[in-house]
Amino acid sequence: CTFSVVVQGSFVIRNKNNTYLFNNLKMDIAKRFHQNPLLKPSDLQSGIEGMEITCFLNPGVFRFDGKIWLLLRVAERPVQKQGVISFPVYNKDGKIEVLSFDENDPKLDASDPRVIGYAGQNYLTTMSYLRLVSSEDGIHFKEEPDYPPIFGKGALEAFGIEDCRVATTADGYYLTFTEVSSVAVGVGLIHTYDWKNYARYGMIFPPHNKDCALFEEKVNGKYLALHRPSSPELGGNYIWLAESPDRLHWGNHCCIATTRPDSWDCARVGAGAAPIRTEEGWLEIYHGADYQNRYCLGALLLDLNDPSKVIARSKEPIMEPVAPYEQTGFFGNVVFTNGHLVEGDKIRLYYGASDEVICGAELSIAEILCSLKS
Ligand code: MAN
Repeated sequence: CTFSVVVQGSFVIRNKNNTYLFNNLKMDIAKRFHQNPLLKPSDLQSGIEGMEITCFLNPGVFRFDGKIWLLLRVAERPVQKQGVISFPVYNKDGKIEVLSFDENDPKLDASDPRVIGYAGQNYLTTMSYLRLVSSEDGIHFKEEPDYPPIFGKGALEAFGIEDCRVATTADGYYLTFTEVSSVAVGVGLIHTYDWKNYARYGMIFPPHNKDCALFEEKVNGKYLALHRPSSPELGGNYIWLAESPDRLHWGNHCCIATTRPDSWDCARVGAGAAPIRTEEGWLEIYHGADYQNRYCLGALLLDLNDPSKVIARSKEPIMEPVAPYEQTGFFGNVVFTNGHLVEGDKIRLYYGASDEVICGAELSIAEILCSLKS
């Protein structure tokens, strides 16, 4: 078991195309692609009339038709005018409507770039939907015009859909994503075989819930999911496990990972993509944030036969926002993943950096398992 080097201080990393100065960098065990960021908002045209793309976030990842695909979360809003904050929502007829507030209105709280508070009601500053891009090499992605975007639909998705995990299973692809509206943040389910025809199953985990990652195979005859209910009065933002006979009806819920005081994951934790089967257990890469909203990634190792048993958990993050594109952007100091591909020991992880650009990194399963033992 070899352990990676931890380096501290200021230094310069050079590669073929870029030179980055990392200040007080504590290197983690993720090997970032030197082509990062792989995708930025100016790379695609807006998909909603009258809007512009503000951010790309947290893609689902899968293989299909011999290629690597990302299901991007694309966040859009109108071009912002001086003194006014405007953002789109779906109205009752399913049409996009723009709401605007005067920046100086005393009832307005715009302290978080992601959320608008107005007179006791919260809105999102952007509307998210899902868009498909594909690649032969996993680095250079292009849009596939024959595969249309997936937009929010109906009252429970009036503020959009976000952070879609893609579970690749023996019976097709299962998409779990956050449905957002004025009444709820919950988890929706969609199934597809071909990325052209979609069966929508509505909300499978009611509010407040998000970060739902389905296991890609049954365990002891049951479908399993990690999910993240929030319990603000008693409890917190913790990772739970649930089981189901059909992926629609979920029960036997149990909490498997809480936040840890004085730690990098003290404020919230949530599952990333589908757990990875290893000889030592199910390996789950999850995100954790502190009270400064600094998002890092860590790992959980769950028992193969009883994944409600946590065998090990990262003391230190396996990935932290240290690169410039991870520290500065729409919402800085964020690395957030909900998609990866596994090739032998290698995890090819795709992630949203600073809630603005899409990046990639490689991690070794053996190295993560080793870090869990240290
Ligand atoms: C929440 C979600 C994510 C986002 C992080 C960081 O967990 O909205 O999509 O990346 O916050 O802002």
